[in-house]
Amino acid sequence: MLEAKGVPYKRTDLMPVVSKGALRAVGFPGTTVPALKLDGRKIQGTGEIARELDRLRPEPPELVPTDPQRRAAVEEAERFGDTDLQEPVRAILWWALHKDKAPLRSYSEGAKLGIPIGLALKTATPIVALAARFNEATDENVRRSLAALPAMLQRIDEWIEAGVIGGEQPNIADFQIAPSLRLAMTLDDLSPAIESRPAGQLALRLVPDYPGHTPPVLPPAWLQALRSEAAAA
Ligand SMILES: N[C@@H](CCC(=O)N[C@@H](CS)C(=O)NCC(=O)O)C(=O)O
Repeated sequence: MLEAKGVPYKRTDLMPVVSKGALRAVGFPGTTVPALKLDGRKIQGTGEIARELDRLRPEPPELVPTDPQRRAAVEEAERFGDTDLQEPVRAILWWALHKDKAPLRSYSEGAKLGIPIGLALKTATPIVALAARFNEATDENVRRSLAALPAMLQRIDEWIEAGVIGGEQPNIADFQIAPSLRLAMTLDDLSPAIESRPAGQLALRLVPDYPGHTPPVLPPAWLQALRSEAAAA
């Protein structure tokens, strides 16, 4: 979003779980990333950041459309990205990493943590266990999440078709949806069902480089709905 608005920035990455305390320590009121310091103010959350950037640089491209009808459609897709889509993708990822921690290093590639990646990875065991707990990465929830994915991918494709997202200038909904899709595509179990459809193409365009790779790890029976959907597509 900062790049779309032409605002120069410096990025810092935080380890999951540790991020909650680290944000408080540097004076942010909440515990979630993304978190931005802008002209001495602290702004937190993708939506807040987008709206503040639009206030700061009102000239196009708009992240949140001003046209009321268009704004309503984009904000509906934004909410979907922030909750319906993001939560299951995170549950699936943390379930996979809890099962096998080996891929974790790949997700840290290029991270600007301020400490060596090898050192950060020494804390992996408790971090993964806590992240799995915070993201409700239980068998039951992951099965439910996988079963819900085909309908969600369909919904995203429809929004692209209708021009709500996927335009030349990405909006707030593009920025909420594409990164979660792209994260899902780092799992070999999920990417075949996503990559060739409009949703997957959008994710690849907006987030061409996303660190991380998880080889197949999910029980095939849990992937049935997703696989038949991919075959039909
Ligand atoms: N899509 C969200 C992401 C916010 C979020 O849930 N961030 C997670 C990491 S992806 C986080 O910081 N979790 C820590 C917590 O919930 O305390 C946004 O709009 O800002």
